[in-house]
Amino acid sequence: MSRQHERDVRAYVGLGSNMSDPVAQLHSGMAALACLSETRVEASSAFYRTAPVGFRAQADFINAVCRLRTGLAPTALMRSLLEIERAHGRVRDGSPGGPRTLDLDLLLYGDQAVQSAELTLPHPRLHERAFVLYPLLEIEPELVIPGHGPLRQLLGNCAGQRVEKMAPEDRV
Ligand code: PH2
Ligand code: MG
Ligand code: MG
Repeated sequence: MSRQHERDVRAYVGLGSNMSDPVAQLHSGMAALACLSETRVEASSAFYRTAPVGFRAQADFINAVCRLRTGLAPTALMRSLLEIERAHGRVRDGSPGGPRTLDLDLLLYGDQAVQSAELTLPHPRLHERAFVLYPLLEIEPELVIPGHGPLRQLLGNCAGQRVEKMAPEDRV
């Protein structure tokens, strides 16, 4: 475990997979997060089986969310996430929203708002995606999303998006 510093920031990462044994991809993705420098995984949600949002002609996803405590700067964390994705066979072939082995989205970094070519915080679609909001609600029910308001109130934006919490015995 890395040493904890007072200044470390709480960051939230969304994990998603719908290819090549998605449950195993998420377990492995979480293990990789735990190995990041200057970073500790403070909390992990259950796994959720979710209907694809956006491009719908693809397999269901498995999604989860982790809360990190990190000393890495937002762009350094973001680059580390992309590296973990690549190590899990993620290929970016120019079809955004299509099937993927492992997607790691930086959802929130403290209460920072960032708008750069590389990174947008909070994640631009976080507030309208049940597959992110429900796992977040599980680990942080009182969370307020900067610019969007209390998490609980955002759930109304995504009625009709299928999200099923998986039993722990289905996570093996
Ligand atoms: N990710 C997407 C697009 N659609 N749908 C679900 N259910 N879960 C995802 O992780 C997901 C998605 C783009 O990253
Ligand atoms: Mg994504
Ligand atoms: Mg992504």
